[in-house]
Amino acid sequence: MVELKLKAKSTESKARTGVIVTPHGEFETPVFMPVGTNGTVKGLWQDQLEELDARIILGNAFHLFLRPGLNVLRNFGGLHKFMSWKHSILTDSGGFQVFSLKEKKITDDGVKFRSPLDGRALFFTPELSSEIQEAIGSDIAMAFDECVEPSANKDYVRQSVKRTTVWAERFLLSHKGQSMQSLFGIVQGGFFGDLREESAARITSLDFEGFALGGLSVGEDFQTTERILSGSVNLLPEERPRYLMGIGSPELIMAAVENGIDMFDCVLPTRLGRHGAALTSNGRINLKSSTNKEDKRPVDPDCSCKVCSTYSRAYIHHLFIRDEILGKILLSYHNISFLMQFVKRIRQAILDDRLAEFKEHCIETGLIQTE
Ligand code: PRF
Ligand code: ZN
Repeated sequence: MVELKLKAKSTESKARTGVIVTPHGEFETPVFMPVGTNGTVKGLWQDQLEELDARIILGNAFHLFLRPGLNVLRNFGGLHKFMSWKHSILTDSGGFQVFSLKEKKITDDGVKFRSPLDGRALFFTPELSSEIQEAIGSDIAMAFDECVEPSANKDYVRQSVKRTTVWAERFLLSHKGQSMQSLFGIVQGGFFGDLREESAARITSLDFEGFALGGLSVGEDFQTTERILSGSVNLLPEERPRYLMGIGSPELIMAAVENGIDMFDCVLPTRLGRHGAALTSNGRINLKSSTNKEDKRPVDPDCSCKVCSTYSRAYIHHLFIRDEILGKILLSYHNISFLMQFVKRIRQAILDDRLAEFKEHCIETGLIQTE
C-alpha cells in the first residue's frame, strides 16, 4: 500500500513533486534513495541517515538471501527490525544482481547460477524473489525482471520483454499479499523505442502500485538514456509512483526529474566516497590529490553538512593518504548529504515553478556537467 499525493507540477517540463506514503511513514518526491545492499548504507549508521533526512533506503533480495539468509530475517521479523531502521525500505528483486554474474543460464523458468559464496547451484525465479522480499518485509518490492546487456540485439530484447512480462505475472501471482507490501513492475526493452512501448503497455496492464524503468544507465551514453527516458515516462500512469533504477549523478537526476520521475537510487555517493571523490557545487573533486594537502577549505563551501562545517580538505586528504577508515566515512556522509540537499532544492524549485532557472544555475556553477 503506497499512496502518491501530488503537490505541484512544473509548467516548464514534466517534473512533479509530492509525497509518497508507505506503511513506515512518508517521504517527499522526487526522492533520492541511498543504497543499503547488505542492510547497511556503507559507512553510515542509521541515526546519520535520519539526520540526512533519508526516509527510504534500498535493500537487495539477492544479497540478503545469500547472507544473512531467510531464517535470520524471519526470526527478526524482517529487515526493519534486523537493521534497526524504522522508515521505509524498498527492495530490488535480485534481477539486476543475478544478471551481473558471469556464469548464469537464463531460461523462461528463471536464472540458474552458482552461489558466489560456496559455488552451490542456485535457481532464482520470480517466486523465490517474491518469497525473499516478503521475508525482508520491505514496504516496496520490485518485480523480478531481466535487465539485458546494452549490446543485446533486437530479437533477444524482444524475447526478453516477453519473459519479463511473464515473470511479472508470476511474481504478482506468487505474492501472498497478506502483508502491507506494495509491488512495483519494471519496464525493460533495451534501447529500442518500440520494445519499450510494448513492455510498458504489458507491465502497466498488470496490477502493480508503481512502475520503474529498468535497463538504463548500464553503460550507454547520456543522450541514449535521455531518449529512452523521455519516450517512456508518458507510457506510465500519471497517478502512480515512477522510479528510474540505478541513477544518481546530478546530471541524470535532473534529467529524470524533468521527465517526470519520482524516485531514483544509486551507489554513486557512497562508492565515490570510499574512493576519495566528493560531489560538490562546482563538480567532482578527488581528495586523494596532493592539491588538497594544505587546503583549509571544507570539501564544499556551499554544503551545510556536518563534515563540511567541521573538517578541512587537508584533513580528509591526510586520512586517505594514511588509509584511515574515517576518510571514507566522512566522504560517504558528505556525498549522500550533497545529493539529499540537491534533490531538496529540486523539490522547492518545482514548487516555485522555476526548475529551468535552477538547472541553469547548476550548469553555471558546474554542479551539473554538460560537455
Ligand atoms: N532491474 C532491476 N534493478 C536494477 C536495474 C534493472 O534494470 C537497474 C538498471 N540500471 C538498476 N537496478 N531489477
Ligand atoms: Zn558536505
